[in-house]
Amino acid sequence: MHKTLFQVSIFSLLLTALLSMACADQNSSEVVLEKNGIEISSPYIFESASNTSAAYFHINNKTSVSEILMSVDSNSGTAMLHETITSGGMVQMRYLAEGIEIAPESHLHLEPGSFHVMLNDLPSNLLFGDKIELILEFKNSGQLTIEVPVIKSTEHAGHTH
Ligand SMILES: [Cu+2]
Repeated sequence: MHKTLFQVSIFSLLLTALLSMACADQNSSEVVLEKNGIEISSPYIFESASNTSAAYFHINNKTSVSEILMSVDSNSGTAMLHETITSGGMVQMRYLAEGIEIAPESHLHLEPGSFHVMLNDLPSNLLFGDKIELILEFKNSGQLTIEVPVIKSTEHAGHTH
């Protein structure tokens, strides 16, 4: 069991969620990859003092059909699609085994307090300036690989897009 690790993860996610509440508006975000009408923008990972962290980015489905982000792989540690659910003051994370659907001509935001890529078993602490690679597996568009920069947790909160 990884009970202790899980509790630490929840705490750090809650903390990062609180720190980045100022960053609700990310509409004019930077596109890092586009393939077959699927656009990925504004990827980042918060610096972590442990071997777990979470990655966030936006997906814009510009096509006229529904797309599914089915799974995620990482070149560093393990990656899983998660959703943070807050209910009655309790914060829990749920593994999304069936992926996340992105409706035609709509956005999906992976962001603190919501959908995220959970990163576990990272080989060393992630530091500002590091990068990891995520391989996003889409149902229609296949694999898209993005480079995700590590930022300080205070940096994003002060971001003005
Ligand atoms: Cu998680």
